[in-house]
Amino acid sequence: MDVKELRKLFPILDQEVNGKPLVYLDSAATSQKPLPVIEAVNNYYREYNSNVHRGVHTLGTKATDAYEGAREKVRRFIGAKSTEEIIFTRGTTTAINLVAASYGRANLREGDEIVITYMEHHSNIIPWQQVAKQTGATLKYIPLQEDGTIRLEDVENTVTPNTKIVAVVHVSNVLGTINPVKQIAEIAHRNGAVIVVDGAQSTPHMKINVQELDCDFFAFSGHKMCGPTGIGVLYGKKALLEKMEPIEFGGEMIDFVGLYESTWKELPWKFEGGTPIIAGAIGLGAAIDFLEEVGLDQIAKHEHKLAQYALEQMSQIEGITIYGPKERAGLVTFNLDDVHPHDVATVLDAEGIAVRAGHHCAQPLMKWLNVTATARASFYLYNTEEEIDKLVLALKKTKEYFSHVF
Ligand code: 7TS
Repeated sequence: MDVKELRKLFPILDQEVNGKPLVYLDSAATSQKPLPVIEAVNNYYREYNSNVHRGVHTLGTKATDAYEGAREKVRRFIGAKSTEEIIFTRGTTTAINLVAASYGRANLREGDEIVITYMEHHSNIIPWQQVAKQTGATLKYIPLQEDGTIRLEDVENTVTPNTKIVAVVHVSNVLGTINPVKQIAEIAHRNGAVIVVDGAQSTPHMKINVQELDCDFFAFSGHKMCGPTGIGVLYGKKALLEKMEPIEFGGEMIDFVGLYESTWKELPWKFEGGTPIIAGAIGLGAAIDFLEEVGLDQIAKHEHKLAQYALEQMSQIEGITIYGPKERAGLVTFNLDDVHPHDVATVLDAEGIAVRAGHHCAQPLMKWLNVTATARASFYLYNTEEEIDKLVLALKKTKEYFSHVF
């Protein structure tokens, strides 16, 4: 993988911020977009913008082919059996909410359990809190180990025959922990539960095969994998999706509409009410082509190297606390002595370095870590070791600066 060549495809990276070359280390929040994605969206609007599934005219057919073609690309990309199992959503959040509101409300009652972990993003916590309140089900948490990993033993002890849904993040957006989803799925299934996997931070960075993982539902966002914002995917096993009711009603998703009763289209369209996210899906299709061309294995290898290098270099900074396990995905979350992470991010920004500071939409995890906020540097295929060197140097400067201020 030639990162220097790859970077040429990301025009945004070639700029100065605050007089310094941009070092973008916030891809876990959203990734940058390569030219083939920008051009695919641009071409759609310039050349064949039309609504889809409406039949006759040429542009409409072209748009429909591109939209449904993107669905097939997603199917192949995550190893699903059929395009009936691929539902386009606005993102991971919308996808998980769909499962909670449709599958959750229909299948949970008092005495049932929903099992999640302490390392979930808010979008894999709140939908379950809501559906627990609505149905009388109980929410339970799988505990974490000191290093931010999960032991299968603790999964075994938390999941019971009363558990109906297990919802886990594949890769933590804070700790970088890679969870043993396949083994957790096996435990869930043995207890008669379904498993929902939040793949927002795994899908952009590693080869996913939903059949091999044997997950029942799998959610991810296009914008974290070189695609546009506003598009994401819910994968669900056909047998489950077939029995589920839509949660949004209107155009596009219907078969027959009478005065008092209506019927729905078949899968996957019954879950895609209204004019769909056409440009977004086409852009996501182009992102998938791009990622496959680079190679997911290559990307994973590159990021692993970057993460290990960053851990090695950053852990030498005096007074730094790094959260999460050694074996991790491409991100490092940290705090620097008594310097508030927002101040860290502000000083880094003055150096042209973009990192995220805050609770990372994981307040229960922040509580578990006993902090209110952290800073996070996250990497993608276009990042380099030189950029990590710049980060380390800037962090040393930050520490120096604040030691004089206070
Ligand atoms: N799940 C995980 C693990 C995430 O990291 C995120 C977004 C989401 C779900 C929600 O995705 P969305 O596309 O629906 O918003 N995470 C982050 C982040 O870490 N910083 O900004 C957004």
